Amino acid sequence: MVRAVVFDLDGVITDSTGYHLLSWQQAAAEKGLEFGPEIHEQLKGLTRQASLDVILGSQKRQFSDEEKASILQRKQQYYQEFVERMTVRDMLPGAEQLLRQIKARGRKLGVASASKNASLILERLSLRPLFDVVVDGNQIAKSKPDPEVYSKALDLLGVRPFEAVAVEDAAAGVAAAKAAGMWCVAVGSGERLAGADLIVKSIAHLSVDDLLALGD
Ligand code: B16
Ligand code: MG
Repeated sequence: MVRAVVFDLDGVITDSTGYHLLSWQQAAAEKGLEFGPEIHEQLKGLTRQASLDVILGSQKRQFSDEEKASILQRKQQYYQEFVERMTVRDMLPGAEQLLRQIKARGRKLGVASASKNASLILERLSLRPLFDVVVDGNQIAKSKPDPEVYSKALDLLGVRPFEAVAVEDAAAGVAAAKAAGMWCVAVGSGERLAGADLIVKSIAHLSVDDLLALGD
């Protein structure tokens, strides 16, 4: 039986993927860097540092530690400006309703996000009180696809992996949840999400019954 559902944040509960991308593009442009759409998808679910490694890996020249630190700091600055202006309107349609339905069915709720801004975002969306546990980028050493963020959430929730479902939008996140031994629902489309147990077009297309049936 499913006893807990652990949600990824960016791209599942809130539509912040575009904000991340714009912030990266602005910070990179200041250093004369550009990166194409083939990189965009790869950044989903990776920590800030891992995202930078992917972006710089697509460039021809090497970057000093100072340059790297400066890009990371500028990206955070731009992203924080978006976060400060976030409201409940930045929630993805259907997300809050689904969270409340899971809660009403007596299941625990968690967040497992790579983002160091996760707590602030949950406050901006007025969702923090709904969650029993929030594990974010401040509490983990390894980026998704490593299972660390999900394993930590399961420990804190006190449930075993086969009693929990992860809801993810990124290939790295699906891999992390499966490596943690959990059931996984992917939100989105494409071959990249093929490792999930169930794939839905959007969170609005995910029914609480289908989600909880995964553990039966
Ligand atoms: P920050 P998730 C991830 O969040 C994003 O998908 C990813 O694009 C971002 O780089 C990462 O958080 C780190 O975010 O710069 O705010 O620490 O999808 O795991 O909720
Ligand atoms: Mg995500």
